Amino acid sequence: LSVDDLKKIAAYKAVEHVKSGMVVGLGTGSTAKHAVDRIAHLLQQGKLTDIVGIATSMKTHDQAVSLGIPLSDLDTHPVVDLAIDGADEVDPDLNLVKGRGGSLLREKMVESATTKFVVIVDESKLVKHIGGSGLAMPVEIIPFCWSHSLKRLVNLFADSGCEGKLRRDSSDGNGEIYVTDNGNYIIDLYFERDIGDLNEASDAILRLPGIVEHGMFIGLATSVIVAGVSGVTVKTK
Ligand code: DER
Repeated sequence: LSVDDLKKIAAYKAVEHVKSGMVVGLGTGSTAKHAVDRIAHLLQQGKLTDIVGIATSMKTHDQAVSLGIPLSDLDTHPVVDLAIDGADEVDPDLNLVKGRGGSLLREKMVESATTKFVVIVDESKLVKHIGGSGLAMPVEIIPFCWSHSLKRLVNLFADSGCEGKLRRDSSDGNGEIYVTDNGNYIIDLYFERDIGDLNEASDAILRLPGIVEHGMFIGLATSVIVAGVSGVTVKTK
């Protein structure tokens, strides 16, 4: 089984929770893509009806439009019945890191407005503590004085051996600055050590003027479907 096979297995399992008539948050990324494909397939087969999708990125919006999934937005549907999305990291308390695909702000808007948030991951995403993968913890900032914001973010986590990088379109660091669907920039933070209490870290980040949102999804997931080589497990709080 390839990693993509595992992502598809988790995604299809999550779509079993989708019922006709639901308002469904449609996630972003290579795992959520399979869930969006599956929902469209069931709609085309008539096995699902009256679904309204709320896309978490322009990329997912375009995928859903191309597949014929009816779309709406949070202004029209302030409460979402079920959201399905991937994650970059999942800790034992089902806290997440998201946003390596650049869509954390709209994802968090949708996934903080949903009754049920089902996360779909392959087993490589499981970590002991958030920031523990050594991979990026994204923070969306306004473009104005981004270097100043980067320095302030890094200073917040000096005790955790934090480094920060402005996300660019190419990994060699020389590409154009990455611009989110919302016209903002992303600072990717990297930690050498545990960042401690997540809510304190979240509050400290969001108190900084110019910071829009971060990629820690604390206490938002209802359940996490983990597809591994030895099978699928469902973690609930
Ligand atoms: O960027 C995002 O938030 C994505 O959902 C990411 O967290 C998971 O992407 P993947 O399914 O491609 O690994």
